Amino acid sequence: MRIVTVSNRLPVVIDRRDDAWAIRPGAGGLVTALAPLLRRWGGVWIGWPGIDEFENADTQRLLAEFGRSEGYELRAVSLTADECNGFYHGYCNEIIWPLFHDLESRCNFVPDYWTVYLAVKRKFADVTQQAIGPDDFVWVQDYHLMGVGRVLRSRGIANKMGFFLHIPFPPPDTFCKLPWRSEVLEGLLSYDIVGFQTPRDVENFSDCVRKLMPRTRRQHRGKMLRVTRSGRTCALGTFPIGIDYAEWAGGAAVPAVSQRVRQLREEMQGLQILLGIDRLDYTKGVPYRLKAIRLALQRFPELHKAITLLQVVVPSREGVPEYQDLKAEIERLVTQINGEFTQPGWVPIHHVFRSIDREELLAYYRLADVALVTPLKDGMNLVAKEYCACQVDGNGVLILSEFAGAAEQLKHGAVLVNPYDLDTVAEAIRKAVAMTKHQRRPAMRRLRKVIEKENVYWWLNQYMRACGLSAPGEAANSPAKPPATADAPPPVVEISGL
Ligand code: GDG
Repeated sequence: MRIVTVSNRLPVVIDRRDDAWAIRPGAGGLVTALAPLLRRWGGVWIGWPGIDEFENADTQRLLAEFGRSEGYELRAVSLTADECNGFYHGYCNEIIWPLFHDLESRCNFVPDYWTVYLAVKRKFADVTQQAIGPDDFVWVQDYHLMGVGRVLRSRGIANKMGFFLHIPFPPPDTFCKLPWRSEVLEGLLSYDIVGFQTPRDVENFSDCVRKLMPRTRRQHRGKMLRVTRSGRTCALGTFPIGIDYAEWAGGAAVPAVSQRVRQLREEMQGLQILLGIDRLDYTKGVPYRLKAIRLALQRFPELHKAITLLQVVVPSREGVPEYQDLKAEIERLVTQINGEFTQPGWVPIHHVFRSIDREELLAYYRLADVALVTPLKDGMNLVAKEYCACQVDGNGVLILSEFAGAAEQLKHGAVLVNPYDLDTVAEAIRKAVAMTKHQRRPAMRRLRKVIEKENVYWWLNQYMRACGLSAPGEAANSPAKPPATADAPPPVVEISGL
C-alpha cells in the first residue's frame, strides 16, 4: 500500500533562475507533515505545479529528479490559464473561501466558475486514477478539491479514500447559500473518512447533512460520527492540525536567533512588543485588530511609550481588487494611528508588508511579549501555535480569537477574545501587557505542553489510525528526520491559503 496525496499545489516551487528552471521544496505545515509519511511508505503527491509552462521537458525532468531525491513521486496536473482563473481564483477564492469563513457577502456566485471547477476536478481525478494501484490509500487535501473523490467513485474506483478540510465548515444557514450545496455534500460523503479541524466543523457538516439529506443515517462510534447514505458510510472526525514543535522550539533557541532577539530588544528600547503575523486576507481580521490597538491607546495612556505593535502582513492574491482594498485599508489605519500617537522616539505600529525569512520570523516569535492572533474565522491558525513553540523563555502571552480553530485546544492558557468586540480586545491588550512573569509563565507552559504533544506527527498518526492505517514503526509524536537549524537554506514561504 502507498499513500497517494492530492492537493491543489505540489509541495515544490518551480521558477526560473539564471535562465534555467529550478525546483525547490515548498515549506509549510502540510509539506513537513506529509513528506516523511510519503518517504516512509512510498507514495505519490499529485497537484498543480504552480506554473503554466510545466509541460516543457526541463520541468518534467526536474519533477522526476526531485521525486527520486525525496523518495516519493510527484505527478503534475496541467491547468490552462483559463482553468486557473475559473477554478482557483473564481470557484476557490471567490466562493468557497469566503463562504466557508462565514463571509457570504463577499462571495461572487458566478455559474461559470462551477463549470470550470467540474472540468478541473476531472483533471485531478484523471491523474489520480493513472497513479493509483488497487491497494493505495488516496488522501485528498482541502477545500479546492472536495469533489475529486466522487469523480473517482463514479468511475468505479473502490480504493480507501480520505479527505481533510483545513478551513472551517460553515453552519447550514451559510452553507445552504451555495448554489451547488448538494453536490458538494455528496462529494464529501464519497470518501471513507472526512477529517475536520474542530468539533464545531463536524457539527456544522452534520447539521448540513441533516438539513439537506434527511434520509441519511447518523451514528456515533467512538470519537467518529458515521454517516450512511445509499449504502455507503463515511466517517467524520476531528483532527486538529499541529506544527513540528521540536523544529520551531529548536530553531528559536539557536545562537543566531538569540543574537537577533538581543539586537531587536536593544532597538526596541524596553518597549513591550505586540506581534501580528498574517497573510493579507480579510479573514485574518487585521483592520479590527488595528482599531482595537487605537482604542487601547485612547483609553489607556499608560500604554504610550510602553508598547509597540510589530505587524507583519504577507502579500497574497495581490492582483485581486478586494485584497488591494484591504491593503489600502490597513495602510490607512496604520498611518492614522501612528499620526495620532507617535512621539519623538516612539512609534506605536511597525508595519512590515512583505514576507520575512524564517530566521527573522523565529526571532519575532521569540521576541514578542504578546501575540495578537485575532482572525474573524480560521480553520486552525498555525501562527498561534508557532508563537508559543518559540516562546522558549516562557514569558509571552497569547491573545487568541475564539473563532480560530486553535482556540479549542488552547482555550486554557490563551486570552480568548471576540475579534469584533473592540472594547474587550483593547482591555485584553491592557491586561496582557500588565501581566507579571508569575502570571504569564504557567499559562505559556500549559500552551506549550498541548502544542508539543498534539504536534503535526500526532495529527497525522491520529488520522491514519482512524483510517485503520497506522504507520509501521511510527514514533507517535516525533519526526523521522533531523531537526532543522536556523542555518539551513532559506525555505520558500508557502502559505496554504495563498
Ligand atoms: C490554512 C488555514 C490552517 C506567515 N508569514 C510568514 C510565514 N508565514 C507562515 C506561518 C504559518 C503559515 O504561514 C500561516 O498558516 P496559518 O495556519 O496561520 O494560515 P493559512 O495560510 O490561512 O492556512 C488555517 C492551515 O491551513 C493549516 O491547516 O491553520 O486555518 O486557513 O506557518 O509561519 N512564514 C515565513 N515568513 C513569513 O513572513 N517564513
